Amino acid sequence: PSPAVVSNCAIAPTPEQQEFLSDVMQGLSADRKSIPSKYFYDQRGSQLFDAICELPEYYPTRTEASIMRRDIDAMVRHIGQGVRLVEYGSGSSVKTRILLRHLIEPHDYVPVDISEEHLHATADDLRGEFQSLAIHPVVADFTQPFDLPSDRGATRRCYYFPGSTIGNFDADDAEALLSKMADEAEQGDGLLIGFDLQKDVAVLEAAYDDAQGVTAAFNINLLHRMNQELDADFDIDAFEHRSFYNRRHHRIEMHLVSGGKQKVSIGGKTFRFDEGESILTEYSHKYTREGFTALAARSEWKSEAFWTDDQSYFAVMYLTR
Ligand code: AVJ
Repeated sequence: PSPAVVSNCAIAPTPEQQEFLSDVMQGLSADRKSIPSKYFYDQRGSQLFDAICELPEYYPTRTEASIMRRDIDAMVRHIGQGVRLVEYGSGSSVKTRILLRHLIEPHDYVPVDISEEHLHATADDLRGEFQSLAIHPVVADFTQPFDLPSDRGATRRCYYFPGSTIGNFDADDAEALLSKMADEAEQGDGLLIGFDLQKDVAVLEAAYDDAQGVTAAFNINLLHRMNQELDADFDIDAFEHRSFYNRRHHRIEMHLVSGGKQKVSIGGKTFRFDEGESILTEYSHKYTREGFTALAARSEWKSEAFWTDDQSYFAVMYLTR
């Protein structure tokens, strides 16, 4: 079957747009509609996410940064000297800077991100700040296979996967991603990973439904993005942001809920929505230390160290292959 094509496009669609379109059409064709959360991060989405990280209700970013600040010496002792640091995500954060400031004679730093503009902008910022560090950004979707530049001369590799991004994946996908990383890694390579911990539901729900509505704007931005890039005709005002904690699955779910019965057309197809029907846009799984250690073990990663904050809100773990 031939893939769907973006219509009414003055210029030819890029392979990325084709993939975005086919993922959206597949997601909206299912009984339970969904869109992969990686599509939140166009330029505007990345800016909104940066704003989320500053919100009083959104504790993960600042908590993880506080753990990094407090325990960085122990972390770099585990990571060792002369490593290639491969970060999954664009690394614009305070956490990355803390790590880069303390790493001992790193070989190079390889941020991997799907958002090209954001990746290059943050790589340039970091080059200004860390002038003796070699930085080799790679534009890629890290859930798919991709090549890394040659790392001859590095003692070993340390993957850095902060920000609880692993929480976006359901149990099977998280295991598949960690297993893929373990397959690529060599014996002795490390993984420094941040994940969010189970806690009071009111705290969790406030973090994903803030008073200023920034998280709502972040979720709604996906509709704008589909209208602009895929020539979809979503009536933005006819959808609303909803997020809640699913206690059985230990995860926040974010949805875009249709206010009424309506139709939306994308890529030459029409999708029907009932009143109250939603598009699932994100999972954010919350772990226990034991649960995460077991997941890592199933993916061939051995836990070496665990760090958390005073309230046990967030965790950073170092694992080796
Ligand atoms: C970037 C996946 C860690 O799950 O907390 C923040 C994304 N979504 N607010 C998260 C997000 C809504 C975030 N991660």
